[in-house]
Amino acid sequence: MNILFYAKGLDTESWLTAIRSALPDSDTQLWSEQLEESWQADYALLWHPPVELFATQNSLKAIFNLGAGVDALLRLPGRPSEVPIIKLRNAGMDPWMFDYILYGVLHFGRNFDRYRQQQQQQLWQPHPSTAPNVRCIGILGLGALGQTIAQRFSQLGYRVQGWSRGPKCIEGVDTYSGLDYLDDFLGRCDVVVNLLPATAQTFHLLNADRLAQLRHDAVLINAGRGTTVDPDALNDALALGRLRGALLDVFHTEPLPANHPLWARQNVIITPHIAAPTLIKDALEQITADIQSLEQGLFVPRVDSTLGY
Ligand code: OXD
Repeated sequence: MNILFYAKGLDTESWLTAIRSALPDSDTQLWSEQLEESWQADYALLWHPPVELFATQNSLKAIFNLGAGVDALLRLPGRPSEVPIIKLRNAGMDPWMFDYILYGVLHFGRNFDRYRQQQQQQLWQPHPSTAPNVRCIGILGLGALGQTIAQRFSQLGYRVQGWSRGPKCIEGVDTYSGLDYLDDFLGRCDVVVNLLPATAQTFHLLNADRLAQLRHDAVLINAGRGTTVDPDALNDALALGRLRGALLDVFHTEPLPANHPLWARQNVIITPHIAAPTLIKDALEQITADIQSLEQGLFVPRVDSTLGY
């Protein structure tokens, strides 16, 4: 079996070593323009591949996306649309994503944002905090990660609600689906966590009108995709104090351009798309199991390119 690998920004040497050890009977090659045209891969493991990669590969049985979001791959011109795409469904990302979101929940919920500012003025001024079971965390996007995150917050005693395109049932979580319920959903959240994929339907879903539904003092945590939030509307809401603050890991353009006003906002924490890294060992456990299933003709969940996730 031949495996083709290319992953922009990931540690190529470690990945190649790990793939060769996980699939010892396979021939694993790193894609480059010098790769012999006669060498055809059965499976490709990719993250942000170049457009040229698909030009010479005609035998692919499946493409594995080395991340949770498939928007970049789906947009790529020349991608063979008949080849199924399989994404990382969780692959060990959930503890990382949970940590990241919990940090944001605690930072604002326990007033660390205020104490940080007060420290600069040497001001000793306690603020009242609300108990976890009074704070409502709303998760937008209830895929594999979103469901696990929602459950973990619920197990910690937070009030948790979740919103998704289609109905979902999760123990301990109030779930809502469809745009008709979105405004009410947003109006109940103290913290809104976006984990939605980038699709035509989610583009600027959190626009000025929707951000205006949020409670004054609400916090936005975006660890899904930047395109879900209208950046000007978010910037205005933060500048006007309509929102308490934001923890942002993803942006329309990454890296966030140097002159973007969000960089300078006191009530915003910016991180460089690090909320949940792709973990080699966990990712390869899923991928090798999926390849085995595919080789045996068994079902493996695939990305629906019309839905975009
Ligand atoms: C992503 C990821 O899809 O980091 O952004 O997995």
